[in-house]
Amino acid sequence: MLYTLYTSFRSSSSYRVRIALNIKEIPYEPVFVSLVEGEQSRASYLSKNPQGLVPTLEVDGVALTQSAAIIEYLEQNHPTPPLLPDDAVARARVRALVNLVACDIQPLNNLQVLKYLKKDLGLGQDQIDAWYDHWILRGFTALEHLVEIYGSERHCFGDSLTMADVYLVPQLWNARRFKTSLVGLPNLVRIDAALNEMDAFRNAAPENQQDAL
Ligand SMILES: N[C@@H](CCC(=O)N[C@@H](CS)C(=O)NCC(=O)O)C(=O)O
Repeated sequence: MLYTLYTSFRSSSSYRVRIALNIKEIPYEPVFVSLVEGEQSRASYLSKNPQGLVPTLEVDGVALTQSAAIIEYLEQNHPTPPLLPDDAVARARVRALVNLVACDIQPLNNLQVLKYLKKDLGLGQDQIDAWYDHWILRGFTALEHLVEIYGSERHCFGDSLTMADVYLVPQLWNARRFKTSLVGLPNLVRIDAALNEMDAFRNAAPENQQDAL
């Protein structure tokens, strides 16, 4: 199978897929999409991903979109090492942690949302920063509690790698980029540091991508 990943270095959703590909040791060809240049909105890219968002994973020329759908596709076709537990309740709990980040944090802070706040609603930078901090801290506070219950020293759920870890690291990277204080989130900060010791995570980091500015 030939995998081509349409990715952008600072995109947290692309970062998730890069981590999953690395964990599963799947070779792929990156195609860099510049969000600064607006390449995600060009017709050639929209034909692959009509939402105009990265990432897109092409599998032998077939385009898959949405990071969770892509990672679950990889999970099904490359089950080792697993990123979801076998037990149905455990699996639902991992997916709940994933969705907390993917549905309740990231979409509120995505580039197109921040641009809309600025250009269409005319908000100032202070108001936009307050919006960002509010939604990210609301989500992270809940995640911190859940990880306290379900996580361990080095992982968000149980004591092995899961999709929840794959979703945590990019969102924390993004929070640091926007200078959000992570005080009061000791579990998230500790687990993030532990995960970043792994090559699969380090090699997927924005600063280690060829398209990093
Ligand atoms: N739910 C989507 C989110 C994708 C997404 O929001 N991508 C962002 C980067 S992280 C993007 O392409 N933004 C471009 C824009 O807002 O114009 C996924 O998980 O793949």
